[in-house]
Amino acid sequence: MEDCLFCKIVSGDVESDILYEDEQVIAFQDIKPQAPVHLLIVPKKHISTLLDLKEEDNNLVGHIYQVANKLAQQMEIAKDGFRVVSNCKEAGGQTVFHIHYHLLGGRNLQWPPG
Ligand code: IU
Repeated sequence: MEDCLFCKIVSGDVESDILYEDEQVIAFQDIKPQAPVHLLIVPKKHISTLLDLKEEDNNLVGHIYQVANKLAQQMEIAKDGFRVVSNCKEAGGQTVFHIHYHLLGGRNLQWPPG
């Protein structure tokens, strides 16, 4: 997608602080961290919102959670606990319309979120 920021990060046209990459996803530091650890796990495939996920994406979504688990261990937030969250559309707090999963940790996160 030409005008998609995360597609540009995936292609390398926009720089980011990448911590993990494989054939299906990349993970990089959120530019405006909301916790000591705040990474975004982003599929390379452009999918605008969670509502656009198809059955064929089931493996991809499962893979994203496996990557989240790996990164949580790598970032040393697995022991205390962490959060994986994905916002959907405006009222859900989505601002970038290429699905992504926030991996947050390193402090006691509040619930419910604002
Ligand atoms: P959201 O769930 O769509 O609101 O999350 C988008 C995230 O992308 C948000 O946490 C931003 O800080 C983050 N981000 C980024 O990491 N780099 C950017 O250039 C832009 C947004 I624009």
